[in-house]
Amino acid sequence: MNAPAEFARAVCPHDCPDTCAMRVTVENGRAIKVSGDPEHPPTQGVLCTKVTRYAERVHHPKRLTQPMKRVGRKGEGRFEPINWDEANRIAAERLGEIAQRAPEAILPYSYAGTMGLVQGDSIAQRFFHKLGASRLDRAICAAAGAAGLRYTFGSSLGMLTEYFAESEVILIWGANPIASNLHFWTRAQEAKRNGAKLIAIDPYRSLTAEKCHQHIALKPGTDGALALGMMHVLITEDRLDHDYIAAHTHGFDALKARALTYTPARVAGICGIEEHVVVDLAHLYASTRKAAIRMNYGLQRVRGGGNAVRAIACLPALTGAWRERAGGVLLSSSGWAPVDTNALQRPDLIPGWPQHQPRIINMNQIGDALTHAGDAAFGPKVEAIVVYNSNPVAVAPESAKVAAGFAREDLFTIVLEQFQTDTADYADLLLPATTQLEHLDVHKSYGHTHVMANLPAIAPVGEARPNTEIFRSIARAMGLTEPALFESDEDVAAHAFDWSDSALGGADWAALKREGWLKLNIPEAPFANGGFRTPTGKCEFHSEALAKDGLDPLPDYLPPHESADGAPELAARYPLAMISPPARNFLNSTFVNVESLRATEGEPHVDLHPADAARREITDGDEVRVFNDRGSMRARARVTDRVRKGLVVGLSIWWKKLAPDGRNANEVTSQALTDLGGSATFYDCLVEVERA
Ligand SMILES: Nc1nc2c(c(=O)[nH]1)N[C@H]1C(S)=C(S)[C@@H](COP(=O)(O)OP(=O)(O)OC[C@H]3O[C@@H](n4cnc5c(=O)[nH]c(N)nc54)[C@H](O)[C@@H]3O)O[C@H]1N2
Ligand SMILES: Nc1nc2c(c(=O)[nH]1)N[C@H]1C(S)=C(S)[C@@H](COP(=O)(O)OP(=O)(O)OC[C@H]3O[C@@H](n4cnc5c(=O)[nH]c(N)nc54)[C@H](O)[C@@H]3O)O[C@H]1N2
Ligand code: SF4
Ligand SMILES: [Mo]
Repeated sequence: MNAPAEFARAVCPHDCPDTCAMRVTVENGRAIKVSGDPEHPPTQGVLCTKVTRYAERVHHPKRLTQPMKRVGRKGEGRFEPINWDEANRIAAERLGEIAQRAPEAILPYSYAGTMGLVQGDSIAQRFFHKLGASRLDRAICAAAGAAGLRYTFGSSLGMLTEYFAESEVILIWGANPIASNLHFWTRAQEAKRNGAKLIAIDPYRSLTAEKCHQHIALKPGTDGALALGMMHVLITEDRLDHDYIAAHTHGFDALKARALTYTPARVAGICGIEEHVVVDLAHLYASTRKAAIRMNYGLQRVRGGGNAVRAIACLPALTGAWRERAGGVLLSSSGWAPVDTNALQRPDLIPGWPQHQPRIINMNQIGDALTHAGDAAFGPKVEAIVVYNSNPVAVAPESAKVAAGFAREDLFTIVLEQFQTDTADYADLLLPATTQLEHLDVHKSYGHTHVMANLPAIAPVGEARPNTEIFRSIARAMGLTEPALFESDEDVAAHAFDWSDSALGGADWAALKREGWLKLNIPEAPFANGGFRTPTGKCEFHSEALAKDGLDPLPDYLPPHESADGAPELAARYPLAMISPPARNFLNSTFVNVESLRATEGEPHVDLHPADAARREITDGDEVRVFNDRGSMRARARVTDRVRKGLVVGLSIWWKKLAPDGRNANEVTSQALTDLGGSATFYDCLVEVERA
C-alpha cells in the first residue's frame, strides 16, 4: 500500500458503544478516506459500513455551510442565508429578552449526535446555566438501564469487553451487536470459535439472533420476569456461590423471597416461552464458570426496563461469575472514566445555585412540553428551544405532538446542525455545525475502557462552526462576560477528566493528545473481590436508596404500560406490540440522508408474523398502515417468522421527509416513561396494522 499523503487521527463521534479510532486521509484540505485504526485495540482496524462513508457525509453536497434564517412557514424548510453577525444578533436579542423576563422559558434540547465531551455538553451547558434556563433530562436512551446499574453496582460499570472472547457462554440480551456494537460481536465470534455457546434473548430474530446457537424469543418487556425465573431455579436447586453472596452482596434473603414467587411455570406464561427454556437457561448459566451477559439498551425501552436491568445485573453475583474475568455482565462501561462533569458543565453558574434549581424537562416528553400553555405546576410556557446534537422531530416519541410543538408560531427555535433534518425544517435560525473531522474533542466510551482525543483533520467546511464556538459567539453578542463561557476547546478538553484519578495512571491531556488514546487502569475481573460502588460497597440486591426514593427496593417484573397484562382494554383494540429498533445502515436518524446507505435499507418496512398477516389479509410486499390512537405511518409489509406472533418490527429511524408518507415509527410511540430513570418507552407500544 502506498503511504497516504497525510493522515490525521480522529475518533468516531457517534452514539455507539464502540467509539472507534479513525485514520483520516486528507488531500488538498479534503478528507478523502476514513478508516479504522489498526493500532487501537478495540477498533482493530475496522469501522462499520456507515462510518467508512464518513468522508462522504463530511463533504456531502447538502452539508449546511452558512447560517440561515427562516423565510417560509414553520416546518416548510425554506431559509435564506445570512452572515454570522446577523445570526448572532438575532439569537442574542431573542434569548436575551426572554432570559430577562422568564429564563426557564428557554429550553436547550440535545442528545448524542456527537458523544464528544467538548462538543456535547460543555460550553453549551455553561451558557444555558448562566442564563438560568430550564434543564433537560437527557433520558431518551439509556436512563433506565443506567439507574438499574446505579442502584445495583453504584455506577455504569461492568465486564471489560475484551474478555468476552474467553467466555464459555454469552447471553446476548436485548442487544443486536451486528448492527449496533460490531466490535463486541467480533469478540463474541472469537469466543464462538473457541467453543462458546451464544444465546440471543430478543423478541425478534435480529441479524445477531440468527447467528447465535439459541434464540429465546420472549415477549417484549418481560425480561425482568425471565431473570427472576432464572433466580428461582438457581435458588431452589442451590446452584449458588454462597461465599460470594456472603462477602459481596447485600439483601440476599429478601431477593430470595421475591425470586421464589417467580416459578418457571409463571415466568413461561409471562414471557410467552416454554417452561423448560427458563430452566435450561438457568442450568447452563449456573454450570458454566465463564458465563457472560452482554445486555444492551433494547431491553430497557419498556415500562419495567430499569427493574429488568437490575434483575439481570444480580445474576453474576448469585453464581459468582464475577470471579472470572470472562464472567459477569456488561451493559455500559461509561462509569469507569473519571469525567469531571462539574468542570465541563459548571452548574455553579446557575444564578442562585444551589438554592435555586431551574425546572427539569424530560426530553421524552418534549411533545407535551412544547404544547403546554404554562401554569403554576409546569412553570412558564416554553418560548425558545435551542436544539443541538439531536433531531427530535424524527427521534422523539409521539411525533405528531412534537411536530405540533415545533410548529408553534410563537416558539423561537434555533437548530445547530450539519444537515437540514426534519427538526431543522422548523428552525427560525439554522446554524451550520462542524463535523468530527473539523473540530477538537475528547471521548470516553460506553463499550470499552479507553479515553480518546479527536484532533481536527481539516478546516471547517464552508462557514460551519463547532457547537462550542457557536455558543461562545452568541454569548459574546449578548454581552455576557463570564470567563467560563469563553474557554477554548483545548482548555475545556484539558479539564474533561479528573486527571488525579488512579484510572488515568498519572496521564494528562497533553499525553492523551500525543498518544491518541489511553487505556484506563481497571482490574481485569473488576468485581472478583467485590468493590462495588454502592453505599454498602456490595452488589445491592436490596437497595435502601430505592426504598428512600419510595420505590421497590428489590428487582421485580413490571408488565409493559401497553400489553394485555398492563392495559387489557387497550390490547383489545390494538393487539400487536410494536418495536422499532435501529436499522443497521442508519445510526438513529443520522446517515438516513446518505444516499448509498439509504439505498441499502430501501424503504420503511414492517415485519409481521405470517399468522398475524393472514388474519389481516396482508401479503408480503403489501403497503400497510400501522396505527394507534396517537397516529399512523405507512410501510411495506414483510411477512416473516423473524417476528414472534403478536409482534411488529419497524426498523428505524427514518427521516420523516425521506419516507413516502412523511412519517416514521415515532408517530405511534408514546411519551410514557420507565420505572426507573425516566427513560423513553419506545418498545412499549401497541398498534394495529391494516392494508393501506
Ligand atoms: N447501526 C446502528 N448502530 C447503532 C444505532 C443505530 O441506530 N444503528 N444506535 C446506537 C444507539 S443510540 C444505541 S442506544 C444502541 C442501540 O442498540 P442496542 O443497545 O443493541 O439496542 P436496540 O438496537 O434498541 O435493541 C437491541 C435488540 O433488542 C431487541 N428488543 C426490543 N425489545 C426488547 C425487549 O423487551 N427485550 C429484549 N430482550 N430485547 C428487546 C430488539 O429487537 C433488538 O434486536 O446502538 C447504537 N448503535
Ligand atoms: N422509534 C424509535 N425512536 C428512537 C429510538 C428507537 O430505537 N426507536 N432510539 C432512541 C435512541 S436510543 C436514541 S439515542 C435517540 C437518538 O436521537 P438523536 O440523539 O437525536 O440522534 P440522531 O437522530 O442521530 O441525531 C443526531 C443529530 O446530531 C447531528 N450532529 C452530529 N454531530 C453534531 C455536532 O457536532 N454538532 C451539531 N450541532 N449537530 C451534530 C447529526 O447531524 C444528527 O442530525 O433516538 C431515540 N429514538
Ligand atoms: S458507529 Fe460505532 S462501529 Fe461504526 S465506526 Fe463509529 S464507533 Fe465504530
Ligand atoms: Mo441510544
